[in-house]
Amino acid sequence: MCIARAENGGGSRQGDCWRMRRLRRLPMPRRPRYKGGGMLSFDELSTLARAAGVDDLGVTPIAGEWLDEENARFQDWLHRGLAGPLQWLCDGAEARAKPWTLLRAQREITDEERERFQAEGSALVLWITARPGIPTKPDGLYGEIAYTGQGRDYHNVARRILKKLQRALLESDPDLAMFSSCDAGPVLERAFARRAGLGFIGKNHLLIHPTYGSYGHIAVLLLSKSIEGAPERPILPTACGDCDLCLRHCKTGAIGPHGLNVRRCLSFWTIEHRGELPPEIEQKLGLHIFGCEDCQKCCPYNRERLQPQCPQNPDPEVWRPDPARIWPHLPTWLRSIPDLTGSALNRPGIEALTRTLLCALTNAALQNPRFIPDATEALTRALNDDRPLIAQTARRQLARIHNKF
Ligand code: B12
Ligand code: SF4
Ligand code: SF4
Repeated sequence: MCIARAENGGGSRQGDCWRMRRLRRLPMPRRPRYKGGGMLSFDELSTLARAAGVDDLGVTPIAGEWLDEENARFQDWLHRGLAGPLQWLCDGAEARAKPWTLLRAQREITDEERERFQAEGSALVLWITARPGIPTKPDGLYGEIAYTGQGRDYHNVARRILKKLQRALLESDPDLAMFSSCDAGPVLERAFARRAGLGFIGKNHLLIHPTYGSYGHIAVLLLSKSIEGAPERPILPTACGDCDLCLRHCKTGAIGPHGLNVRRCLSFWTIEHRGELPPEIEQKLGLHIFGCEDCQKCCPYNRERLQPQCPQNPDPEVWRPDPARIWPHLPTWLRSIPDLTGSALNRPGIEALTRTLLCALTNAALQNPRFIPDATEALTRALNDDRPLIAQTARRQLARIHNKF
């Protein structure tokens, strides 16, 4: 049986058939020939995408002056060292500048064809609003899990939608070359979304959709052809006006005039970083356990837009856990999150998550003395943990509680 694996570079359904047939020395079927035309219209794609959970979608050419400008901004950001330890962003810089080189088809692509892709290619850009709501907790002292960590992992949600669209497109045009990305690909996703008219870039550097706000995700499907009937939408200028709430609410000063400073962003430290947290970050972490959305929570474009409850698990104890109470039961708490294997909370791994939790627990104790006994007990127990990261973090946190800093 053929295995459908239409993911980027992963071999198509037919590719797998051919490979299996070659292995078994069976007669080779004829490769499908491109019969011309047949490309799905924007309306058809839109119906499919919206039925799959996409809230808005737009189209942009795959190349042009707009991309050169965005790429110059990206290069400037890299040269200023603002990417910090995210070295992989430099590695993908060339692909970001020439997205048409990422396109893959069910067959070899010639150099002439690549040139044509640059001129004729397009990108379908999807906006998927984040569904989980944020349950409230009465006393205000709770661990914060950003919306990206709540509910189902958005990477999986987007991947499923992208695959569906790719399959439909391939059926209508087997010769089409494609590449899809949601977060992980070397694609300037916010720039594509801005160019497709889906929203503007706010001072917090997030793409803000005029209707849905910034709590959401972008997925990009690069195509070797243009999409029929795609409406041209204007590029939206930044509409922050005099507001500077996000700058004032970011505790680490990560938002700067030349872009975000990764080394200061709590989202980086809590999700991407695996080792110990620097002392100044431990202090500024507050009660964040996973990710950070301080620069979004305060944004007027997001107010009133959150769903009242997380549909998969409306229990505030799960998404707004009390750091002192969950620490001794961390594995149980993690198990209480439905379908954790499919949650982005898994990204930092249990060790880094535990490290962050210990720091949040300390911050809770420093904010409110009622947490001191529980925090001290938990940290003392963690001193004997056989994972050096946990034991060292616990040692430093105990010193912080002792010295009150
Ligand atoms: C690396 C990365 C991070 C890094 C660095 C973030 C950063 N701002 O660069 C860290 C780990 C810190 C991070 C954090 C977060 N991230 Co992130 N991240 C990425 C990733 C993989 C690459 C971003 C990148 O290339 N940065 C380099 C800078 C230079 O590019 P850029 O910010 O995209 O900006 C471009 C344009 O927007 C434009 N631009 C930038 N500023 C301005 C200003 C003006 C006036 C104009 C005109 C244009 C403009 O120029 C840039 C070059 O084209 C993208 C996915 C992707 N493949 O694109 C997700 C992505 C940007 N992240 C996302 C999310 C959700 C987050 C978090 C909210 C996660 C969380 N809850 O904690 C935070 C938000 C932090 C923030 N305020 O931006 C979403 C953004 C959704 C949205 N509404 O914008 C993305 C698109 C992933 C996705 N597919 O959904 N992230
Ligand atoms: S995610 Fe948090 S730390 Fe990062 S820029 Fe926004 S407010 Fe600042
Ligand atoms: S908080 Fe204000 S300044 Fe920041 S992105 Fe939102 S509207 Fe713009």
